[in-house]
Amino acid sequence: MADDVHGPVHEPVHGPVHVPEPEAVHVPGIVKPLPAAWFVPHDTNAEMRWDALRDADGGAAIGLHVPVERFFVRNHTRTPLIDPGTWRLRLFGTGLRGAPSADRPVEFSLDDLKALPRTRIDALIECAGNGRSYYASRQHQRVPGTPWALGGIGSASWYGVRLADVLREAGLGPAAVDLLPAGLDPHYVVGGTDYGPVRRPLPVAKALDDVLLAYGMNGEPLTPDHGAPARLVVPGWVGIASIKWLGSIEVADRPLSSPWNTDFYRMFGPGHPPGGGAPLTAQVPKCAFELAEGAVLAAGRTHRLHGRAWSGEAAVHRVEVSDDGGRTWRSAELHDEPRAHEWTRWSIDWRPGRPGRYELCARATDRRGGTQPRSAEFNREGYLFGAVVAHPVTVAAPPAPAGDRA
Ligand SMILES: Nc1nc2c(c(=O)[nH]1)N[C@H]1C(S)=C(S)[C@@H](COP(=O)(O)O)O[C@H]1N2
Ligand SMILES: [Mo]
Repeated sequence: MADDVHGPVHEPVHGPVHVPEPEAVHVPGIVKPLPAAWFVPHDTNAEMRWDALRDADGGAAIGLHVPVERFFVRNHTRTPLIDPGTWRLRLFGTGLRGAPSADRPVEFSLDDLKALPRTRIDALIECAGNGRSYYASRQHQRVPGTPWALGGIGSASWYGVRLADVLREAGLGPAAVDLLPAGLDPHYVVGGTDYGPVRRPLPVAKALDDVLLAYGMNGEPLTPDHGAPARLVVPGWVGIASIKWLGSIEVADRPLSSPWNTDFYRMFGPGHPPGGGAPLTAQVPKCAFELAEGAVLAAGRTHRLHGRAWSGEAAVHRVEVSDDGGRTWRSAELHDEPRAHEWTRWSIDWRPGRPGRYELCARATDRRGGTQPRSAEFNREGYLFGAVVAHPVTVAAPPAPAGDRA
């Protein structure tokens, strides 16, 4: 009875479930099956297909949370298989009372963590590079890295223990300023450089505020691809903060660094400070259609367009849709109470008159007034693409009524 969760935590899937086609994409290092109907492969990563969240006829849909088997995967290297029985989380450093060293750390087994108060949060995890492909395809700007469309994101109900509780249990001292959570996956090696294990400093203030040390997702124990036996979930921040397969946390009384807050995940290039901007934290507002790019819709009929909108740290409370390239906008209907760290589902009726090619645009605004610009500010690594993404569709003449065929 280790991983029972109280109450339903998994939103039911309404209506007939979309049955995946038998073809699968292959991504080295990812353990779960990757049906081609659900995922687009990129190197070691699997992107969620937005059109797979809803049946082609606009009907049955996936609920608020993305089921584990459909959740995107972002791996720097490969998914490790870790024995939860022998796994230990190790904490050490000058920010803990007694300043335990790395070879004499404070240790927690999975059972130790489960003995602490269990808590649950709904939160999105979104890659900082989500939307990156649009720098090239919409702004003619070349950037390296995984060419995500908008599917480098997912929402889930996570459960585990507050990182704050673990830190207090480990003897957090008053002088602690930075943590360095590190993963147990293989070292990240590119271009002949060994960057070591995936790890990124996290300020103590954020850690104590709302970070979860999760051991479950959508009512089930974490699966290997999503960080089993335990990972961080850092609400509102770029996905890299949510370290998977957590093995250790250094707690220091001074600022820490790793390549993930010096070389990567900062804004570089013209318009940014020399040496890069501050390490990225909050995500920016975005919006997506639950519709295939290039979908074909009949003219002269009313179509219900659906999508989701989200932002890093504030709730999205307005979504507008345009069918004329952003000249005029209409407000969409929202289907969720706007909440921070969670997306808001929306829909709007659209009745295209004439056949032809259209570009549908959707724009999110959050409670802090953050909204989506027409173009995203260039940065060398292509992070935080927050501009409105025009969604091409084809409107076709409806089939002629039988009598017209004579
Ligand atoms: N140890 C480790 N943690 C990691 C990563 C990784 O490669 N190794 N990728 C990070 C990035 S860049 C993202 S966007 C999220 C993705 O989480 P997911 O694969 O569960 O969707 O995990 C983060 N945590
Ligand atoms: Mo990421």
